[in-house]
Amino acid sequence: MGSTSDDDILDALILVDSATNFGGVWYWNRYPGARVDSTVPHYEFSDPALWKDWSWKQRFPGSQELREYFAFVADKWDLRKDTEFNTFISQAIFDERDNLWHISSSCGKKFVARYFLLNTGFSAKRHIPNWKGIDKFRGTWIHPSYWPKEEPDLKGKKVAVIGTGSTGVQLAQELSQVAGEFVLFQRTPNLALPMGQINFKDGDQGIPRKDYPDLFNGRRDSYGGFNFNFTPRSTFDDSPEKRKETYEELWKHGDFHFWLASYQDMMFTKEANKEAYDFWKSKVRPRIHDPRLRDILAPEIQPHGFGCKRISLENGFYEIFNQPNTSLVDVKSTPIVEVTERGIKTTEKEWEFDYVVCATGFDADGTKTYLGMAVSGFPNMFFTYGPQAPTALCNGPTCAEYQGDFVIGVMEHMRKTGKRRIEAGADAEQLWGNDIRKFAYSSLLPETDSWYMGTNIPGKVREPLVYFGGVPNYYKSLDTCLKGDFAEFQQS
Ligand code: NA7
Repeated sequence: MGSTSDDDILDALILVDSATNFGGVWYWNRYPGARVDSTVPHYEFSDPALWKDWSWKQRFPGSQELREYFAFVADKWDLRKDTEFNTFISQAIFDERDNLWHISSSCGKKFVARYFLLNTGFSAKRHIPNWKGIDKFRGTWIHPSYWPKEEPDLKGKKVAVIGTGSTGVQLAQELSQVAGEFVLFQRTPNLALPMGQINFKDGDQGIPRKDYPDLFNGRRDSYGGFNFNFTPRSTFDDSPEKRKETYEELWKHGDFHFWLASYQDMMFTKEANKEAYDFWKSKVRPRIHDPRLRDILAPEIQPHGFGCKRISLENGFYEIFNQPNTSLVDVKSTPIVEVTERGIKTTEKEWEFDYVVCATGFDADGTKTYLGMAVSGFPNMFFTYGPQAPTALCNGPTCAEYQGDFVIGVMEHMRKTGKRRIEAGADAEQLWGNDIRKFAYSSLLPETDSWYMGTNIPGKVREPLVYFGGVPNYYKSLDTCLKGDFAEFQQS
């Protein structure tokens, strides 16, 4: 973005962020326990100028360390001088006469740009259910992505967390250790996997740095963008003994191995999926002492497709329910009726709280896109890590690299050909939508309610919001389009 002379526009970059520093999702998510659940160095940029000089403290870094990393990236890449913080974009209009975006912020700043790049992710819009009485609550009501700057003192307090997605699980692990009374409100069990956290010592990163280039290149051959893939056998190809051995092996690895390195049919046939669930249940149920809570958190009967909702990585999550200060409310059997001055009223009773943390997620918008990066009717506009991209599989830095290379390819192509307007074709969009549906509906994913299907938001159309074709297919689609001079886009 910049002045309207063409060379200036093509050469100038302005980054705009409503935050006051770098970090993106980690700038906002500062709640206790906030942590990435992709391993490093997979969750990292592949530029050697960065990784040669950066060492993580943990295999799954917490949000403070992640903010430090992105600040380090910004300094290495000298981005601060090009960044306008504290700037919330409120309007963007594409002018067909000059093929430029005219962009304004709510504080009155104006920018003119040839390309308008939205890096706002898929979960910027917070979801708080429309419960009656929230405004009457006399305690403190918090959405975790707006964690108060002044750390609340929860010691000895009555604290609730609503929601058991990745955020709710992380919060519950932490807050149950400090609160006087802690209550988790669960609607659907999170079939969480043991994280396998490691504290790195003396610069050791678990993987020698000389192997990093191979590791980074290998991400595009892995369904989830890691250094592992589904086991190339089906569940019942193996004897029960061999299957147990395989599951044990996956379990021992920690991170997402039990999900994304499991048998290749796990996400496609109910029998295979149930087999994985049964193993999961056999590991988790013994950790919960109270039989009633055991049946709510890890039911005998499989509650939904294993891996069809976002699996969380846990560190002692199930053990918190053995603590005397911790309770669990199953809101499926005793739904929340309203929020009162004192707390939360379910069909069973009124619970009193000093703090309620509403970890009820985000509204990941549905839309029509081409490649999960462009929309017809919005020329010269591209977005990263948004709907219809492999966001549920591929972590942020990895996806951003592939999509970033694509956007740079677009700009280079436009500069080379002297064109000034590029817009996703409606036909290409239609075909991409077909791909999104084809991949989702060939799996078990659509049978489960989740944000992947938009069904976490009441009244929303049930449609797959994520590209489930895996990173290799996605990378191939970007590369084919790039090498084909973006023929699927209208250009002038
Ligand atoms: P999620 O994964 O959307 O989780 C939201 C949680 O809130 C989930 O357990 C929901 O239950 C629960 N929820 C939502 N509405 C209600 C109501 N009305 N009553 C009770 N419980 C409710 O959001 P997160 O913030 O945890 O994670 C978002 C993404 O961030 C995650 O996927 C990662 O990519 C990182 P449900 O399961 O819908 O029954």
